[in-house]
Amino acid sequence: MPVSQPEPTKVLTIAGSDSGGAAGLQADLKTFTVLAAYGMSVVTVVTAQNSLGVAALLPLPAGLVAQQLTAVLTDYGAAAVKTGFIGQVELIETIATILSQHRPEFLVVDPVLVNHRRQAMFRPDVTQALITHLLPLATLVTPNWGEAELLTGQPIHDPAQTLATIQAFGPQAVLLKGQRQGDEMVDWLYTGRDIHQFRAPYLETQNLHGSGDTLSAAITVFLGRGFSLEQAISQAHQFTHKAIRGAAGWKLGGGHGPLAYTTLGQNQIH
Ligand code: PXL
Repeated sequence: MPVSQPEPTKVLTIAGSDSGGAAGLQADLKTFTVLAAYGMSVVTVVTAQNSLGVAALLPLPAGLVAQQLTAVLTDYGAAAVKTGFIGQVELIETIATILSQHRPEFLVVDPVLVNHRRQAMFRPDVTQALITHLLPLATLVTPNWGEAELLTGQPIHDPAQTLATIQAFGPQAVLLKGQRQGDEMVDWLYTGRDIHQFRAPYLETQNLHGSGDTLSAAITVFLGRGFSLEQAISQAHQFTHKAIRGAAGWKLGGGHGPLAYTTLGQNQIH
């Protein structure tokens, strides 16, 4: 008889499908798997895309998204949940209603609002719906620079001010990602009390597709495992940096390629 393995931490992503496998729920599930968690996925939209761009996008009906979410939460449950690409007001409202009924202990909201060219992907009412319905439920919201500007409606002059403005929308904490400082990238965390910085060497690479998804998915795993917010982000930050470094020389497609997922050492997982 094979010996039964220890039960994995259960984590859920509510996200879009990227047929190219670089971003979205595919990035999340790969991250969950290499971090030895049990991953589940509620699909919000299906995209036809590759490393060159998104060719088509179909949001699923709100009723079907609701049924997926209810099915998962009423049986498996999840130690931690993340949201990614939602992109529609009705879907945001539906997801927020069900999450407020089931109240996962940890909710990471990755406010997917801008593309890698820093252009807004959706109408302003989508940003507003995230602010009104989802941010008040969030343990952590993880905007990049452009998303933070959309959420506050202002360019960033002082990151501390931007963090405070976003935190006032209701999340317990805010992680503002991706400020370049010389040869480093700096992410800023505000917990409502303190500001922490997470630094990594800047890497010149074409292959960053799915990096935000990967970071928030890894944070979700570590929160679900019981790490503190600072520890969960620090571990996830190292994991993501390693995944970016590992793929820096790849040319899997003609454009913006995926990251390289490799398992952390055992001592970093538990
Ligand atoms: O990386 C953000 C993202 C998330 N989810 C889906 C996406 C993208 C960006 O292209 O397509 C489905």
